Formats: sequence, C-alpha cells, structure tokens
Amino acid sequence: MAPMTAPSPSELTKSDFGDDFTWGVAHASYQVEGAWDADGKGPSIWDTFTHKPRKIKDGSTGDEACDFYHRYPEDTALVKELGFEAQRFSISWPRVLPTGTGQVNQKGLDFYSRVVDECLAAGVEPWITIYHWDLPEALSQKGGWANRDVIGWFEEFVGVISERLGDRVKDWMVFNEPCSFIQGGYLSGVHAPGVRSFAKMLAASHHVNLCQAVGARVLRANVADSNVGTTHILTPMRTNRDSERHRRAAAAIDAFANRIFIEPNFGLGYPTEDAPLMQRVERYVQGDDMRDIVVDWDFFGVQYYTRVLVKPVPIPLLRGIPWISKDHKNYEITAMGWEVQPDGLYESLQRVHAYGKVDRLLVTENGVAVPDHLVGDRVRDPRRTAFYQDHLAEVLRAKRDGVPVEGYFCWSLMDNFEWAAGYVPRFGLTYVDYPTQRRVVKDSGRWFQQFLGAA
Ligand code: IFM
Repeated sequence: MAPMTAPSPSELTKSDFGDDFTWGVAHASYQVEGAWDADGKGPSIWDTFTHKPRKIKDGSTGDEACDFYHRYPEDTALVKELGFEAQRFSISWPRVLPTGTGQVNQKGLDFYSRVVDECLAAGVEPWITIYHWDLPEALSQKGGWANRDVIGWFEEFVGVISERLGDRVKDWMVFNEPCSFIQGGYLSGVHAPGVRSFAKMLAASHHVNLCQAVGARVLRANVADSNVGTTHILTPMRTNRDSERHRRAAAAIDAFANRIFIEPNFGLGYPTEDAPLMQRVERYVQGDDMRDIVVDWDFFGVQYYTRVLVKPVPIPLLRGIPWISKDHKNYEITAMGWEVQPDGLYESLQRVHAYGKVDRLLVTENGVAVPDHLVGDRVRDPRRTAFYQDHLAEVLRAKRDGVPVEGYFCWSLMDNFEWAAGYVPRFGLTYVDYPTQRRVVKDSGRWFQQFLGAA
C-alpha cells in the first residue's frame, strides 16, 4: 500500500487515534522534583555536576526545580484538568537508595508511593521510568555505568521499586534515552558525570544494554500483568550530498546514536559493519552476554525531536567518527537550536516497526522549546500548538500506514530543568514561574484540553 500523506493537522480529532490510544504527559525526577537533599535523599551525579561551576549554561541547578516533590498533588490535578489520562514520571535512584545499594530510604520510597496514589485517585495512570539519568553519586565514584558491577546495582534498584509499587503500577519503562545519558555523560561530557572517554562510552553502552534485559526480567517477576517497555530517542540522519563518503558518515553516526542502543536488545548484535570503531565494544562483552541481552518488549517508546544532517568531519576526540552539522537555512529552529521536521517522527516510527521485533509502539516523548512569555495570566505559544498538531498528524499517518502506535506523551507537562541548558528552554504545556512556582497553563495546554475533550 502506498504511504498516505499526513492528514491536515488542524482537522485532527482525538477519535482519529482510536479509543485505546493513551494520551499522556512526561517528566523526570531531576528535572522537576527539587528537594535535592530532603528526607534522606543521597546526592546524584546531577547534583554533583550542577554544583560545579560552568557546567550549566545559566549556572542553575535542579536543587529546587519545579518543587514537584511538594507540589505533585497540584501537578497531578493539572494532568487531569488538561484531559490527559497518563502521567509518566521517573524515580530518583538516590532518593530511594541514597548510596545506590543497601540501605533503603523509606521516606524516598514513600514519596513515590504517594505520587502513585495521587495519580490513581485522580484517575490518571502512573507510567514509571525506572532510570532517567540521576545515578547515585556513590555509584559514579565506583565508575558508574562504565563499571560492569552496575548490572547488580541496577537489579537491586529495580527490585526495590517494583516490589513497592508493582501492586499499583503496571506500565513501566526501564530507561529513558540511553543514547543521551551515555553519549552525553561518557563521550562528550556535557552531561553528568562529565566523562570524556570513548572506551568508557562503549563499556557503559554495553552495560546499559544488559541492564535493559535485567530490568525487564525483574519487573516481570515482581509485577503481575506488567506492561514493560523502554524508550529511545530516534534521530534520523540525513546527508545533503549524494556521495559515498557522506553516505558512510551518516551510516556510522546512525550506528552510534541510534542502533547501538536498540539492536542488541532485539538480538541483532552491535552494528559494527557500518561503524568499525564499534568493534571495540567486544572488549566488554563476556560469556553469554549477547544471549542474555535480548529482550522481548511489550512496547517500545519512540522519542523524537529532530533530524540531523551529517557531514563527514573527523573530530580528534571521536577518532574519526563523523559528526553532525545542521541545515538551519531551510527549517524553523527551536530554542534548543533544533530543526522542526515533523516527518522525522513518521520515519522513526516506521523504522522501529520495520525491525519486526515489537508489536506495540508509543511516542513516549515529543515536544518543543520555544521562547515563551508570561503576559498577565496568559502565555501565547502558537508555535508549540502548531508543532504538536504537525507531529500528531505524522503519528496518525504512521498509524494509518500500519504502524501499531498506541499512545503519545507530550514533553512536557510543565517547564523544567533542561539539563546543560538550564531553565532557559521551556518545553512545558504549563508555564512555571520559578521564583513563585506558580503554574500557568499555556495556550498549547488549553489546545490539548480542547482536543482531548476536557475543556
Ligand atoms: O528534557 C529532555 C528529556 O529529559 C529527555 N528527552 C529530551 C528532552 C528535551 O531535551
């Protein structure tokens, strides 16, 4: 069947997506919770990283963030008010296990139990991400994701969380975007823990891939009727020249950014053919790893923000791995400097579907940062509304072309701490006035409220 063209974005209706489609919002512990040292929480790598000078663009930290730790009832009510039926949040590992293993911090665990109860009482499904980047500092001191012992540490963490929350939470994602926290944390060093090492990046990649399988196994053992998936950012790679050199550059960066974190769990091994340097990952592969790494996901979470244009530029740190450039001339640019290319979402969904390894896909993050201004009690953000409409049209096109997409989560419910970029980029459907912590629903949030039939 020939692919359909995207439906007209402004004419979309909720019913186009079907009754079983899950509509949700997403956020993550370090980006929203604040309370960085409250009630027995241990430090995470992001606490350490942000407390160092010059790591974050605006010099900020997540110490207070959106104060979700105290405001989760109000924020959960907002999820409901806007018409979403699911709230995706993550667990801060050191809030629950302050030094990463051993002694459990009951107050930390109780907090997540209260968030779950709050969701259920509001009629909002809690969707939990086990790990969204805030490793306990104590474990980082021992090498973090680059130390193979992380497999046992992670197994313990997933066990503690799932035993406590698995009676009420059925929908789980093991990781959020391994590519981002491994490449950012161990290769470029722009994210915590700020390491720059090709070898450690490879070791950490393999360990995370093994932890995907360990996490899925523990969740399935502890949670009756579990729905277990994971999430990956998909970044389609483009070239602007039809040369063999450009094609090989795009294939190599695609292998490092996308395939290295997806294909081992699908039982396809590491994509070393397109990226010969990746063969060095074999140094970290032991015994039955490549058998144990395989996961039969209940669902696969696609996260999509932009596509990139690849240029074959050798960078010494990356030892010849081609890196990327942008083609800003032709596209609208977001506050993150990313090009707006909705059809890249269609392409990413099709790509995952084409592996033939997962029966159900969800878009577990998609959204945009644009410069927002609070004027009185209103934030007019037509560019964000248009972004969502255009991307939803691509989701629907994929669905109509046979991709089993079953849900869509906006990034994000509210403005929050955007990692190395601090608080300047605002991704929320809700504006956060950080000095007062007041929430103001933006026009895009009101659009969703209407679209979802909650206005
Ligand atoms: O804010 C992040 C999120 O933590 C992971 N996915 C991308 C978002 C926007 O950069």
